[in-house]
Amino acid sequence: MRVYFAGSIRGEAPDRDWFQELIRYISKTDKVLTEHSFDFSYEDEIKKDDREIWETDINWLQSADAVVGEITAPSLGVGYEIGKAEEWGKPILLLYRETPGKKTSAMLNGSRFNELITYNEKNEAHQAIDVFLAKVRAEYLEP
Ligand code: 6IA
Repeated sequence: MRVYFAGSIRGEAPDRDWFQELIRYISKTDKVLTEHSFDFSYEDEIKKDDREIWETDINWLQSADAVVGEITAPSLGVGYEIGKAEEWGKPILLLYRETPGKKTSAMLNGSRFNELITYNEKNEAHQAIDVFLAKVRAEYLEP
């Protein structure tokens, strides 16, 4: 399946290694459309302007079978993408790492149109991805 992975880039400082790990994890079974968006070593090589980034990402998002968002670091771009994906009826899994003294947005946590998992250990996030993708795959194979 085509999976759109979303996570902070210009928003609050992202955990880049963790994003890469999650992308590798999903890539074992599915195609991550946004794999290079989080390959920050590309930064100097790929000189895309913001309009190009938006065009590419919106097309990927529209064509995605599922969306996985790591929302621990708040990001306007990720919030925007999730809003669009909800409107378009995409299956959405959001992963939020429990952070003392912080809470994620009520607009994500309170939404009926996504599944939000709060995790402490990395393996909880992996498990949530396994369950989510298996469910989407079942619907995808037998619509
Ligand atoms: O507001 P933010 O920058 O935190 O928004 C992050 C979200 O917007 C991510 O989920 C991406 O899908 C999308 N996005 C933002 N900037 C880029 C980008 N810049 N490339 C692709 N998607 C982006 C260039 C990155 C560079 C490593 C090649």
